[in-house]
Amino acid sequence: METTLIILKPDAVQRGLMGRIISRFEDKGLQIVGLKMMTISKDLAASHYEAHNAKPFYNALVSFMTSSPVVVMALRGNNAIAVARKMMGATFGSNAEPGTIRGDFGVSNSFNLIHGSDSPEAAERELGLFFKPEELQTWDRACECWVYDLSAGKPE
Ligand code: IDP
Ligand code: MG
Repeated sequence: METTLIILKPDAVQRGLMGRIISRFEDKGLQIVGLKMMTISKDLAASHYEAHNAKPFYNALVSFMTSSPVVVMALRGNNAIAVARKMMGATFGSNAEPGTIRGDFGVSNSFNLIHGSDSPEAAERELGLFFKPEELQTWDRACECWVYDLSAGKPE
């Protein structure tokens, strides 16, 4: 099982889309193991987006991400990183496919509603930036055996 870091960006919170976006992940069968609202500091945004610090959009990105509260979420599931990225859609709202979160709820290329880790290494690093270990909950989901086929001893 993988765990991925999702951020509902300031535009998602301001536009009242938190519940609808969270519901998509619950409906899909991903398990929420961490969830909180916070305002991201400049330092945290800089660490989170350090790979982009030479990009022309970097300052605007940090300013956007720190401008208003966000919701951060840890989502667990089989291939959770790729599953969540596919549900998010392409980076730019203007060309994200209908049916994806970015494709259905936004049209902007920079205000694109959601962040999701893009690799296991990124997920581990980002979960560590946003959650203390005790903020992540390991809990047995009552419906687990209907979300996954567990008959072979591993989730299929
Ligand atoms: P991702 O969020 O789909 O992984 P990245 O390339 O990692 O996309 O970029 C991080 C974030 O930076 C994007 O989600 C978006 O908010 C912003 N961004 C990326 N490229 C541009 C751009 O060309 N103009 C404005 N903002 C951008
Ligand atoms: Mg990225």
